[in-house]
Amino acid sequence: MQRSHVADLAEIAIFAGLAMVLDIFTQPLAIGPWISLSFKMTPIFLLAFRRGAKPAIMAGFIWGILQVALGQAAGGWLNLWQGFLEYFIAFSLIGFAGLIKPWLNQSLKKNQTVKSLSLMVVGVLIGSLARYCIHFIAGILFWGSYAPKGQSALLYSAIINGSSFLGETL
Ligand code: 218
Repeated sequence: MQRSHVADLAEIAIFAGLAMVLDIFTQPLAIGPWISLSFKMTPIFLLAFRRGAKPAIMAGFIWGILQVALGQAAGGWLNLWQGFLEYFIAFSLIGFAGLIKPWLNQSLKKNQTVKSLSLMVVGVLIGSLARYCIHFIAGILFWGSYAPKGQSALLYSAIINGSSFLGETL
């Protein structure tokens, strides 16, 4: 059954907005500058599982734009290329969680709860890994000067973005 395009667009806007609201209200939970235990990506994952990768990529992209537009990205924006990469590209890639949708549809139809939940975990890992690959690369390219003396940019990026990945993916 073909669902309406307008309903897709409405959900993209709603879930991007939800991600942004969670982003703002979970800020006090931050453990360090780039490290937090949060569930901000949840709306994008939910959209990915409901509607697939394309709408979720669009919602992630809008969330990235909202962060920049609302000033949330201020501390994480160093220059145009880095900002573009870490906000517009990285947040869009979360939507790749929706790649598992065809298999999820099958398992949900057959009431296979464990299989469905496992597929969603795989989806979350795909989306989150895709996002954090970008932060990891950007960390090496742009954030190396923030590394403690004697620590390589690569190790620094792995530590910061590795722990951020764990907290956000969990
Ligand atoms: C080593 C290092 N430090 C900071 C950043 C920037 N960064 C990391 C994770 C997530 C985000 C997006 C906003 O939450 C940003 C901008 C980095 N990539 N690497």
